[in-house]
Amino acid sequence: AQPQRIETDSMTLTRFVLAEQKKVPHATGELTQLLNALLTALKAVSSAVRRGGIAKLHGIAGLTNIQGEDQHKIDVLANKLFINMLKSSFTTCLMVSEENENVIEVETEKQGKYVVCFDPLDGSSNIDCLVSIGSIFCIYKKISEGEIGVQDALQPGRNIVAAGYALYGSATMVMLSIGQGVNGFMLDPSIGEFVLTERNVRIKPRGKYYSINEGYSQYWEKGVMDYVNNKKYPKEGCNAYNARYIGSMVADVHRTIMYGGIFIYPANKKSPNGKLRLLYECNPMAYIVEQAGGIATTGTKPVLDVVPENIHQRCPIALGSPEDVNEYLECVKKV
Ligand code: P6P
Repeated sequence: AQPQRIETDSMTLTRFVLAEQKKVPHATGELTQLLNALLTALKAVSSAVRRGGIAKLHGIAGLTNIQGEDQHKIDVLANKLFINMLKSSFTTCLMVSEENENVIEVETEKQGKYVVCFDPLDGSSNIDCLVSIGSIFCIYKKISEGEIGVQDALQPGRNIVAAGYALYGSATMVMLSIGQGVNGFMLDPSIGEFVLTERNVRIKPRGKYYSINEGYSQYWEKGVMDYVNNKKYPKEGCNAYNARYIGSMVADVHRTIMYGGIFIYPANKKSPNGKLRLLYECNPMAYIVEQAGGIATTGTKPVLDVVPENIHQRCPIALGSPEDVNEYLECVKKV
């Protein structure tokens, strides 16, 4: 049998970011350092997600750590990993986490210039049935003068300097943008590195998938209903779209980027701002989709133009292939 070929020159995410940042004249290497710290957290979360799932499946009495204490719930574990890795990277001054009610301020002596908003484990309600879940993050520069505070986290998505997500699916993949397009990196467990596998990802102008939770149809506004009906009962000569809805945002968005189409979590009569959170779900995903040539809208304006008022505010979202999202906008704006 052929001995397994060991790559001697893999383009790892670390190498890729370093090369990208070397092209930026005033780069200090702090963003590279931040992303490296984040990668360590993502690798640890990936390992815990895969181990945690198996433990749950075979009825092992839950995970215990080396002190024999009961392991935290996996999303709390993921949150601690993000916070600890970022704090110890000396690159971050403020964090917003889906798991924390208030902003997390980094102690003065460890502060850096970046603000990071993240959902450490999105869709974790799906883990017990082994549906793919993910982590989502975006990075801003602190722009206000003086003391750090919540105002540094209430920046519009337009100010994002980098954003990405990790998908813990059949493989673990990180999709990352630092403002020069989107690249995909697959975790190679044999070397513990994320290796470049999707260079310069571009979303199709139009796809054939629509992704929305039709269980809420009775609460939709008319424009949303009109759009979805156009996909299911197309006009003469057009093909119906395929319905795909995993109920795990990272998985639904990743499929939309890779295959084209549209993902929608609209406002509805029960949730006037939809369900997904602006700072650490909608903004990072909107940034990545725009960087891949797609559109991400609230239904009335680009998601990235929304000026946040509070760190956990929700935001309606429709994102994906430009022709599909523009068709959606035609429907929702008409009424
Ligand atoms: P619904 C998972 O709970 C999540 O936060 C996102 O990952 C997912 O897109 C959405 O909620 C699913 O929500 O209401 O369709 O179950």
